[in-house]
Amino acid sequence: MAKKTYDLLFKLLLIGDSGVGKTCVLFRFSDDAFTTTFISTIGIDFKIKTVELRGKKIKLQIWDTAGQERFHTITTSYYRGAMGIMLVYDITAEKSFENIVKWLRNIDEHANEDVEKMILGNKCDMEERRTVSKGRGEQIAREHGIRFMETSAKANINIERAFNELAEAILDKTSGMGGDSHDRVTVDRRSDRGQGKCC
Ligand SMILES: Nc1nc2c(ncn2[C@@H]2O[C@H](COP(=O)(O)OP(=O)(O)OP(=O)(O)O)[C@@H](O)[C@H]2O)c(=O)[nH]1
Ligand SMILES: [Mg+2]
Repeated sequence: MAKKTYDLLFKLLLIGDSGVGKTCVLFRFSDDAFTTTFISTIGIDFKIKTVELRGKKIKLQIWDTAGQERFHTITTSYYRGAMGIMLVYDITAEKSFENIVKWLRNIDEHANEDVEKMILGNKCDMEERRTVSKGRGEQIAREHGIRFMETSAKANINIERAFNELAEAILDKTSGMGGDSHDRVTVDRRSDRGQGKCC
């Protein structure tokens, strides 16, 4: 039998308005690359990256959802299996920040109650076009008891840190339960048939 190359499998999800940079954030994390061409995600996609945290090899299966409203039904069907969700807005697009409450409502409606969340204010390299202050991002995160970070996929700011922190929060939770979270995630066979490009 093939030897398993990881200790735990965590399933993460990226959500947020179209154009905020979800795919770029993921691409920076998985491939350490960035492109300025905007190719809006159709439906859903995923990438895999294995990280090592506290001596454990953790395979991150990261689902990248389309922000466009027309994909709402398909994307929300992926919330249930997620152990961690990143809510992304664009610090230069006020509306994408206002919509964070809408994305939080989607999580309440469709995700597991104990899902770990993190808000990302992306595109922080574009200081001259900023319309959402860091303080406002911190405040909404505080109000909802969620972690927060400003990121830039372009300048590679806080990308790795964000994924590692979210994974660590899940690790804390799962090791607290004394169990192996692996079983819970692999039950979702749909994941194995995903149309992800990179694994
Ligand atoms: N300056 C800057 N531009 C970025 C950054 N991240 C993404 N972009 C640009 O923003 C545009 C949209 O990025 P995507 O990652 O495709 O956006 P998305 O959130 O995946 O959009 P949907 O797939 O439609 O939901 C692209 O033109 C990117 O080059 C960033 O950190 N800084
Ligand atoms: Mg995308």
